[in-house]
Amino acid sequence: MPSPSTPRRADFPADFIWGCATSSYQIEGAVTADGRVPSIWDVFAAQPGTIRDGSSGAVACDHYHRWPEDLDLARQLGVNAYRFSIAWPRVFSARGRLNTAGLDFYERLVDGMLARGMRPWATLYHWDLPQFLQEQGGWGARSTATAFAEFADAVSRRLGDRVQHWITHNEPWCTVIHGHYEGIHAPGLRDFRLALQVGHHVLLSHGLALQALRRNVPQARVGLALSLHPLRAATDSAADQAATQRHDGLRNRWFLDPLYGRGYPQDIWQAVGAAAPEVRAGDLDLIAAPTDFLGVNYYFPEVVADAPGQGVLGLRIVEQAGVERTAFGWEVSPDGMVDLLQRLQRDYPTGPIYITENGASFEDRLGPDGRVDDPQRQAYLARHLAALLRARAAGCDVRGFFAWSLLDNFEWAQGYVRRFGLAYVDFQTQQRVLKASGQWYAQFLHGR
Ligand code: IFM
Repeated sequence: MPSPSTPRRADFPADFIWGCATSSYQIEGAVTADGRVPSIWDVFAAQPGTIRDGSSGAVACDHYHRWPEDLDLARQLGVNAYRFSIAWPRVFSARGRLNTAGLDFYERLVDGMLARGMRPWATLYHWDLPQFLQEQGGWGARSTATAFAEFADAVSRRLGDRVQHWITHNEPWCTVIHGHYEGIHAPGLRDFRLALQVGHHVLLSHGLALQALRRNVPQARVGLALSLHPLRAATDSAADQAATQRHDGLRNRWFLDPLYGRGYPQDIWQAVGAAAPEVRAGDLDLIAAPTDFLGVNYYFPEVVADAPGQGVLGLRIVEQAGVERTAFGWEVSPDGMVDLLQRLQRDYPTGPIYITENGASFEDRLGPDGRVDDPQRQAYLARHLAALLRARAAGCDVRGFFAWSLLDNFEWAQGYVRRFGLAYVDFQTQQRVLKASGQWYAQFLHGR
């Protein structure tokens, strides 16, 4: 008997987008197939100590070869959309050198989605920069932004007749902070000044790619997917409140403000001093060109305290005791998603919002009966969908939800230790098993 708070598909509008999401490097494997060249993640993962279990995405879920089975699995869920990403190092083997075999793969994949009744939602950058571009300065070089526009142009010329929904970048914050300041993601650099310049080039590349997509795909719906966090202060002291404001400035507003025409937030611009990025005339207009939707990747809230001298903004994240957490240690807070959506609705002209990622890692085990029982993930999903209904009832224009992820996969610096899939993957045999949460999502989507 469903509890009164268990959401039903019928509670959402009939045209709501229901999906699941993946990304190229996390699932494809086949890193040398058909002319693919190395990405920064191949190079980073090869360095000792970078990945928790010493692994890489070299094989991952072998999705490059097993994609028909994986799309069948997605169809079994009953999703009407499938979010995937396109590996830039499959499509260009050097600056200006197109690899048509790489594009052929994505054409087969997109046709496979359409044949199964799923709308393709293509992400252009989910962190696998070609290594040849890193060697020319990576995202720290302005030329990478123009190279990205060439990539967007080539992909959209080939797939634009079939792909309407485009996400330029996935979670620029991670590229900027994890990749270039904390050094825990590829390319593993630790330079705050560089990180902010990277952030500017990533946003600029979004604006340039948007132009290419508009030119090539008149019916395109274009947005980007930001990882955003609701924040609260550890105490109501003025110092903790101000620290929360600063954290919001870099975590959320640093990306949202320029995208919605406000330029970089001045409080943070002042606070970072000489680390502020070089911004050329016209850049901010390009970045603020109208988009068609905002993708929100929602995982967890954060609690912030003032900590003079700590980090670049003099603050720290406080681990709250006694809160429910995923295996990753992330606080579970469906209400946080409602707060975040209401804040976006209030503060920014985002247009329609899609939850482009939401999900959780737990310690999944394949049982002797061949089942994977993951009641926590099932509850997580149900509670976040119920929260979406509350956000909609409060006036938030949320039009879709993509579960992260279809498959257990290469979880970046955590390797294969963290499982987020609706389907369990046995990485020895490549067997896929729909978890109980996946079966629940399928029942939900099939309206039972
Ligand atoms: O696996 C990642 C994904 O690539 C980006 N968003 C967060 C997920 C879970 O960490």
